[in-house]
Amino acid sequence: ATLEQVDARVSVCRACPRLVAWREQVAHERRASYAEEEYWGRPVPGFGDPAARVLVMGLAPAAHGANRTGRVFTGDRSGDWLFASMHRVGLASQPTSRHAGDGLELVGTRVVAAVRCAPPANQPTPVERDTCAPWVEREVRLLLPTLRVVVCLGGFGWEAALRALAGAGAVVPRPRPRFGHGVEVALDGLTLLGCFHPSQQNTFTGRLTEPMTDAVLGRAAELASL
Ligand code: DU
Ligand code: SF4
Repeated sequence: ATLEQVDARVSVCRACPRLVAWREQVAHERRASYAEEEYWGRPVPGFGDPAARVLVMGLAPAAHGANRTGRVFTGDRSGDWLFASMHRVGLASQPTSRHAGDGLELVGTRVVAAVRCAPPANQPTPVERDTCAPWVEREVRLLLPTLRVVVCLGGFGWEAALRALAGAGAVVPRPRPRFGHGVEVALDGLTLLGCFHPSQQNTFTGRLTEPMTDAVLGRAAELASL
């Protein structure tokens, strides 16, 4: 399969009953400020370069972010933070990500969510995490020939990346390396980088600052010669 075929197939997946119900309920009810918009309300595929050297691994679509716009990290505060930083370090063509037709292009980079449907309270269950894992694993398998760096957002992204890489045939060190912001692990010709997730609970509290984000994403660009 090609990446386009994986994207097409995942976008009609209905394997998780609770998440299917939630993504559709949110899309039906909408938020007052988006009442006139058509929500995507489906699984959100990866976005960016299909021959990426850098992969950014997030958690899951936000209910009124990617679940609304249909493009990963697009239309919410986490995405504003992420793409602004990616633009500052040269990995995105523009600093904003408003909607799927806004012209944003990523530079040698692909952004994905480990779980493809918006979960209630941004929290997938372990069963949902495991049910969705084959999708990201397929994607990682297809990217592996070009991939040099995986930026993992939060501990969830870190674990998902390790599992997907192992599933795709990469040699993962044992014991498994532990997540931390700025942690850098060499892994079978790749580099895994840890970054706190750019969710508001990290960015509002100052746990994750712009310079901290730029340092990790800039390091990714440097390692990938981008
Ligand atoms: O048609 P295409 O050039 O393969 O691009 C498909 C899709 O991926 C489009 O929305 C642009 C995006 N993209 C990107 O963001 N960065 C790239 O380097 C290549 C494609
Ligand atoms: Fe399918 Fe993943 Fe969505 Fe579950 S979370 S319904 S496995 S796309």
